[in-house]
Amino acid sequence: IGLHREEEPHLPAIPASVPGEVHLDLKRAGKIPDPYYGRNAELCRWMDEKDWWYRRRFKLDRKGKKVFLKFKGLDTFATVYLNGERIGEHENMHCPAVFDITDKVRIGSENLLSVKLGSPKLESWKRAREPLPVWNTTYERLYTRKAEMGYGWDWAPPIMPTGIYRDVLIELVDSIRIDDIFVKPTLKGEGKAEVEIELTLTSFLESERELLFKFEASCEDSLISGEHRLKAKPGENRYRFCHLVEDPKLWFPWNIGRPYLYDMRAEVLLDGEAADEMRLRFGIREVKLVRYSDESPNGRVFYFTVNGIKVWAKGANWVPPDLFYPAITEDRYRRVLQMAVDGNMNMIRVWGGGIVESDLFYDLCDEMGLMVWQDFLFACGVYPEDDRFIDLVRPEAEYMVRHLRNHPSIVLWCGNNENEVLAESKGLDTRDHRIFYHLLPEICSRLDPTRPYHPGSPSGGEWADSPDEGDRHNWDVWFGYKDYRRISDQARFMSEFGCQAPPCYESLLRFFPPEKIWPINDEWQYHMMQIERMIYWSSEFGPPRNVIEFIRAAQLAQATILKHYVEHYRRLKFINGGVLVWDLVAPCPNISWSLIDYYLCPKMAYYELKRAFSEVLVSIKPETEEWFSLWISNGRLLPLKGELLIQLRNFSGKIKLEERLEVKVKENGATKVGEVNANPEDIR
Ligand code: BMA
Repeated sequence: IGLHREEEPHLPAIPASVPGEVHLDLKRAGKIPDPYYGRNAELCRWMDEKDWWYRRRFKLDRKGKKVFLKFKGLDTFATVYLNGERIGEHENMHCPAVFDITDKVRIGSENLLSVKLGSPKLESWKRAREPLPVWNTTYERLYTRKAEMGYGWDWAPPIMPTGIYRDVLIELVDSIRIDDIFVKPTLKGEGKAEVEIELTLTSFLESERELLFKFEASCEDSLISGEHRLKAKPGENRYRFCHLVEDPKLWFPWNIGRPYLYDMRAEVLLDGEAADEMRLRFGIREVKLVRYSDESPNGRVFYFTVNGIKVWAKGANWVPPDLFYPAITEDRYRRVLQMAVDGNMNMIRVWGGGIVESDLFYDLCDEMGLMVWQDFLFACGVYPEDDRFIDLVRPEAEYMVRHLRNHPSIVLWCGNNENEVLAESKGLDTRDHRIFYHLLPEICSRLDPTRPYHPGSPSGGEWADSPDEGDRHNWDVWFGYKDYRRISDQARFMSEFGCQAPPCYESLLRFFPPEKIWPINDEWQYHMMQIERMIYWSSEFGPPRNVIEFIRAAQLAQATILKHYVEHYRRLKFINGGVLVWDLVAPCPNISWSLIDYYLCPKMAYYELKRAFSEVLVSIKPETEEWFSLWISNGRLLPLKGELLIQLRNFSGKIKLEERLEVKVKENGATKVGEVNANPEDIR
């Protein structure tokens, strides 16, 4: 409708923020109500079917030999115009769009940049071909590269975000551009490491030229520096340099060491003058995913080592902490990740239905010593394998690996979330899928041999969710109604398990119309509560007389169930390599599995897990009705010696049995330290 034309349009417009999102803009302008309150999301549905136009005038004072326009994040179906002319299209929100505007941009006078973001709903359906198996939504999303959760999920209403959700830059280049620096560390033993620096630069000069590359990196008193003479031909050039580092400062997850980071500054000089520079941060550390060991009965394990030390992973799954990504402030990222560390977690899994998180997220994980399990962005679907789709995915995956590979916190690339279990449930076998078994492993081994690749979560073994090999999502309790006291699963890694609970009453009041709160009704369901299951699990804690009692019982159920899961897998330490609860924080006000609600108020389970994740944990394993074994799981790297006091008390506090045991517990492992037999009457 001509909104790319230079004359002012005779149509209503409102101020928009960039980075931003259209619901946020319309809400700010008073055009829509808060989509998170009550059922207001329904009043915003019309927005999914509209095209959205952004217009912005800008002046550029200086010309470069080359001028590039770079969008770091377009969500999603974009057509870009400069001064009335169409300069390109982009339909992948997971990687940047770059346009060469050298011949189109005006210097010294005004330019008009317009971006059309096509209707997320209609553009998605336009791309959909034959129906494909899918969970949680409809199948059209499997044909697009818009975050899966933007189509709704079993914890989010189908609010489809649309916007220029990351920064937009204009880049002027006169001669040389540093495109990328990858620092690849290897431990060499005897307190030495090698860092291999892989430099990619583009020369915009006409002939081959000599350059000087200089860099300096430091972490406290450890310094690495170098100078290299290079020859650069016009176009892209790649170089490798190796440096030996004596006494490197190693990056560790916070619970076994310090997360040391090196700050690096690099520059390229042409005829003695700085042509370009880059700053980055990296860590020196070696990650391995151990898959074979005689620690388990069948020789199959799934645990990580960092710098040769086995690390039992304890953490949570990560969904972006707001459906409207640009609304996530630095403070919110900091607070949530700090809560993960304070909750004794050492790993976060960036779940495949979300986004490539913001740079800040990964920087914070590096700094805080939180390991990151990074999914590629596919979830709960049997994705197409045709050339059109592969052509969309390839640049995204290459970008993602290049963009993230200097972050020491990332310990794993994982192909997708639950695609294989979904396929199996439909009688299909996708273990030769073009993306997860060919494209992604090839990209990872070519661009980042420093980390393991795992084809999907869960994956491995005879069937994807097998407890005998690979990782597993154990939903036996919440979805399967199994007794949580008797979890006997021997999963080699537990990357998802969970239980729903409502947020606290104060949080509930912020998005629930007060008259809808009690008794439980379909408003709860609208906000994602699975009513039957929550009533089943919470009823163990007494029949509620009001909403406060219901919240309390349901939160207690969640806390108790999750605690049992964690204690069970900790007793299997290093037959099992770790647990990641579903999930850390809610992306919108809802009633869901998260440990922390949208308003950042923790549920009881957060505290119960903080205890279950503590470095030393005593746990009680019911063996029969009257026979219990006692276990100590020791996360420290030193053995533990001490006295264990055992008491069995009845509900009025009376001691029915008391024993003291001298215990010795091995380092970084789980040890059975004793047994208790008690009278079944007392046990009850
Ligand atoms: C998990 C996730 C999500 C989902 C959650 C709860 O398996 O991968 O797909 O939201 O279950 O159903």
